[in-house]
Amino acid sequence: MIEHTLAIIKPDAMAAGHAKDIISHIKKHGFTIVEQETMHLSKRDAQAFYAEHKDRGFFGELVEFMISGPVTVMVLEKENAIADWRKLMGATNPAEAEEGTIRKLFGASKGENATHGSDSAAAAEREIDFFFAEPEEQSCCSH
Ligand code: 3AN
Repeated sequence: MIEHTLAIIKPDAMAAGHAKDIISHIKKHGFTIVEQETMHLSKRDAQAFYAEHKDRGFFGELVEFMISGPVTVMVLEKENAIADWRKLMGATNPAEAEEGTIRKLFGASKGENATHGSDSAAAAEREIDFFFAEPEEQSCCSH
C-alpha cells in the first residue's frame, strides 16, 4: 500500500551539513518527497509535537535540542513508507543502529540522532497534519 510518513532532519544533522546526503539517501531508497520545508520550531511547537513524551525524563532536553537550530520537515511517499523509513533511519541509539542506516552514519547519541520518523499509521497522520494541514487546521507553526 502506498503510504505517507513524516520525516524530520534534526538540528544536529542540519548544523553538520548532512541534509543533502540524507535527502539523497531518501531518494535513492525509492521515496518521493511530496512536501519539504525548512523551519525553526518554537518551544511551543516542539512541546506539542512531542507531547506523548512529556512525562519522560529527557523531554526538556529533547525540546531544547529540537529548537536549537533549523530542521527540515518532509512528507515521504512510497509503498510501505512508514516501516521502510524507520528501517532506513535505524535504531534510536546510533550505536545500536545497523551499518548503512542514517542514524549509524550521521547520529551521535540517543538524543542527537539526525532524523525523526513516524512510528505508526496513526502517528504519521497526526504528524503530517501537524505540519502540513490547511493553515486553519494546523497545530504548527510560527513560520
Ligand atoms: P524514535 O525517534 O526512534 O521513535 P523514541 O520514540 O524512543 O525514538 O524517542 C523519541 C525521541 O526522543 C527521539 N527523537 C529521541 O531522539 C529522543 N530520545 C529518546 N531517548 C532519549 C534519551 N535517553 N535522551 C535524549 N533524547 C532521547
